[in-house]
Amino acid sequence: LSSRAASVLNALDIPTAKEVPGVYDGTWTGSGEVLESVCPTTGEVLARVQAASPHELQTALAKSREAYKFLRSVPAPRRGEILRQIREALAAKRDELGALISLEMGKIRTEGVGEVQEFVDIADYGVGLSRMMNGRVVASERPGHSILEVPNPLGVVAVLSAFNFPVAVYGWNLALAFAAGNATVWKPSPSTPLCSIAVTKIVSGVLERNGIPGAAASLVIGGKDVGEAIVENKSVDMVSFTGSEAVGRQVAKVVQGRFGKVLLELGGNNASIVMPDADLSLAVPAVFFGAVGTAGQRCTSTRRLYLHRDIAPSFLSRLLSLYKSLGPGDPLAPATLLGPLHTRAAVGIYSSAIERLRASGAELLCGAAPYATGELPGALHGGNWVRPTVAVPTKVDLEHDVWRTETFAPVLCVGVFDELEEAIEWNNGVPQGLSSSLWTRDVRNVGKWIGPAGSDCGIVNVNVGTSGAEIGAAFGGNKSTGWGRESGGDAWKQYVRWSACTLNFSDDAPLAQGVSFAP
Ligand code: UN1
Repeated sequence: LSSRAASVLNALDIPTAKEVPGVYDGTWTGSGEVLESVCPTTGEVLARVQAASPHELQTALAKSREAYKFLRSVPAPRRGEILRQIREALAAKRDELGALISLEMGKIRTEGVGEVQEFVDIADYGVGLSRMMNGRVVASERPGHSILEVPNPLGVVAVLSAFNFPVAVYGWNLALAFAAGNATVWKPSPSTPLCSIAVTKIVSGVLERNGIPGAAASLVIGGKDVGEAIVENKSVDMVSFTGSEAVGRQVAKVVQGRFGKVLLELGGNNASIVMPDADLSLAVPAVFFGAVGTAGQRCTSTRRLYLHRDIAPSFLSRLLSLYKSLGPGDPLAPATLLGPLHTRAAVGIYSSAIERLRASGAELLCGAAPYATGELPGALHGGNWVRPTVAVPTKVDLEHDVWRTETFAPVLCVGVFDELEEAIEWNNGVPQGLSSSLWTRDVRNVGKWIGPAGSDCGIVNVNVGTSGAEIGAAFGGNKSTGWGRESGGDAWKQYVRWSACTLNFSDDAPLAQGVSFAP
């Protein structure tokens, strides 16, 4: 192992000499297939991880159900106190975990640390929630009656997370599910196993110290087979899935086919709209970050840019000068802004998107090719390096693939508009509905944008880019993004089952609606 990788792994006690167990259900096991964690920056194999065998998966699911039965009887504020300890334990390792995310996923270090911060923040939020997940008392039409709406935990929540946020998305789910009294079973992306192992070590340490069964937060690393078995399993009450639209559609069908609950966070195809009155000194760097940050691998990355005709030339020239300043670097190094794509396959997806743009007659303003090995510093050989690209298709044709499909890479498509209404139509005219952003100083534009004829996305920003949402608001999208909500807002209400409980304190048993049924 290179010393660069060894120091990151050692700081989190991840043993690399032999295969790392990839299953935790109170004890660490793993005897299924062996997965490799590959560093996207260098191609180096970081570790070999043993996935869950079918039997180990079933055992973990059964133990998680037992753990749920324990956890549901622990008072919610006590669960909150344990979450507070999880928060402290994570915060104590924030930099180390951030570096591991950077090493294994490929995002730059400050974004890796920021991702751990999201977990810390949502844990704080969960601590508060643990004293506020209140039901309601409803006025009954019958004398001496009360109706209570009571939230109780669902049971076992499976969290199927993606490579691009290998820590935070699990955190969003764990914090809410745990505060609400559910056990979780985490199946991370098979290409970021070490992040999930490091996090699970920290979380399970806290659970064990508090006498909570470790299977209250189980980990089952594995590929498609493990994912499918979880999705099909009737003892999993909710499946929270983050990933592609195609897989999400399958997950939804299977889970709904057995009347389970789903929470889906699927594709985004997010647009920024820049009005002629916008403050370009804010808008240009924000669009740059939205499109290029995380090498375009956020669900919320900016993929479409709609510029008002009056400012289009000046906006583009300022944006392109930022693109020109960018070069690939080790994401662990503090000055790096551009990390690699996560997998070799993603380079192929990037290249075919560029091909599609070229074939459609689009003008390619910058980038438009992967880095050849000879163009890279030696330390980056073996990584998945592509040039961030800005393209101007011949027209905004929302039926065309270049506008409709989400390419998980730094490729930005630009269109020019004359009226805000037209730009909003373009914003809404794609299958996805995750994030959107408008740049303007005119409050009338803001009213249109956030109102009924405005953006149809789950995230509707003004003078804020499409990516980088805070945990306090509900996170999620509409349409083919999946309508699910995680994190803040009312998202916690998805992690409970609601009971309407009518209580009769009177000496009569009247029927509702005045019905009389006396023999
Ligand atoms: C994702 O890309 O899956 O808003 C989530 C953001 C982050 C979360 C992105 N807080 O960009």
